Amino acid sequence: MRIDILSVVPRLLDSWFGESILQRAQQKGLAEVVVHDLRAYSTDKHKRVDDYAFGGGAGMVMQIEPIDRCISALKAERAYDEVIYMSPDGERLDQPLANRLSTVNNLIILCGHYKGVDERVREHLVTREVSIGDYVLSGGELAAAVLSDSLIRLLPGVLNDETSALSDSFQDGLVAPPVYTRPAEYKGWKVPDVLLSGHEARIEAWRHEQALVRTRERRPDLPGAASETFGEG
Ligand code: 6GU
Repeated sequence: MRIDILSVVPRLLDSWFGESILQRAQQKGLAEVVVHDLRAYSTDKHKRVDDYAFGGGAGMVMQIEPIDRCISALKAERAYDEVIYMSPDGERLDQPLANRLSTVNNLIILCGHYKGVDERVREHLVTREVSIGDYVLSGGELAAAVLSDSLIRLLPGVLNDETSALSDSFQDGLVAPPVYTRPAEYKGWKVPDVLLSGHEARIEAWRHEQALVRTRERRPDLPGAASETFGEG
């Protein structure tokens, strides 16, 4: 998967993709993330990428030309499956959307700033708008990093344990069960006996039951909350 991210603050994203799982995914050739500075596509002598809103009002608006020039240059190199604009009024990102988007080859992600982008960008250049939640961020960069991370970690071979992305919270409509590590007792606080029993089937049943109990308590809105209790009846 290749992800091209368009930003007026590219440095915000450079460190994020240069570390940890995301860096390893790129070193293994499973993902490629390229961050583009929209100012490099400005034809203005001061490299401006924004201007006042027609009709007045507070806040600057990102101009269409640098965005169009950057997207056109990218499209001349390869075909893109989606051009995504990160926006608080977009479709809410959830695990099913991440799963679907993780199967595409090439993605452009546009980060908004200021009062947003000229509406013609959304009408003519963008194929999809995505929000990461009902709150406003000062720019789309964090949201683009969240979206990219949620996709890249799903690519086959990115996580060491092949099953671990599948057993994540939300993949089966359930939140994750609790996990523990050594020591088995700390300040008198004990790890549940079943996890120390070595009995795989019982451990699996316990984890499923815990996931179900937690989902009903914390996220009754998730589809897994309505599923049957493991081993019941
Ligand atoms: Cl995608 N962008 C901004 N600026 N704020 C947001 C968002 C995106 N998603 C939630 N809040």
